[in-house]
Amino acid sequence: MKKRFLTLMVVSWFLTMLGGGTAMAKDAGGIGIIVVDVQGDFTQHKNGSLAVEGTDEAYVGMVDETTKKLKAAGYPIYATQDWHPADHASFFTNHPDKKPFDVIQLHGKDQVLWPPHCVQNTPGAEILLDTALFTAVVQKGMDTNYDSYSGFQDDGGKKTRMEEILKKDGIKKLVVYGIATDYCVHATAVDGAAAGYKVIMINSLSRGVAPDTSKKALEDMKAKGILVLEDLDMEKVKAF
Ligand code: VGL
Ligand code: ZN
Repeated sequence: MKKRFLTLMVVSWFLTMLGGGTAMAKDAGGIGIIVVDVQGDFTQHKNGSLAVEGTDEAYVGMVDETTKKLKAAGYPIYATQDWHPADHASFFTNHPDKKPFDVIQLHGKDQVLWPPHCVQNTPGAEILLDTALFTAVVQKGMDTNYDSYSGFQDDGGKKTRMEEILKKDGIKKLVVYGIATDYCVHATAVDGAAAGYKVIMINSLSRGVAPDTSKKALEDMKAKGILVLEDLDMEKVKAF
């Protein structure tokens, strides 16, 4: 009799703990955060090979601080990581007589030829935030023949692990920011919306390669139903 009571107590405690876990997940309201490509090679802070304007130490510090606060508030944080082999088709060095930022046709699409960047296992490919923040890091751009600005799929249509991870975690709404506004942030936000997520892009936490393409990217995201916020405001995120 006593033993049975104890068993019951243990079981009910366990269920309470489980319930707590569920309640915590509910507090996040199905909202997940995607920090896009905050990697050394894209920053001035780390003297990156493809350093984007405005990515100094203060920018990285601001992204770090904001992301830590979101994590502390219970939101799961996901990162994307550009992760190319050295012979990647998007590097100008892998095409004879090409210069950085030349545009070629690749698989019937415009392909910007970039300086080599985010080569697998090099310091420039490292994510600049504490990796303990992340529920998952989704790598992309591993196929030599295809670029992959989107965290969801590459230009050949091959899916990353992103959707299965978000689905498993019950995510319905995504807050997206990072580098670069006009490439990987744009593509990740647009593919997230196409996959059925509500997407909120935070402009002040993002930096673009060029002003004209960044402006176009913001307009395109808005046209595709993405909420573009200048500053992070979780009340606006929750209400969207
Ligand atoms: C990116 C250019 C090449 C990005 C990645 O993270 O936006 N841009 N590879
Ligand atoms: Zn890349």
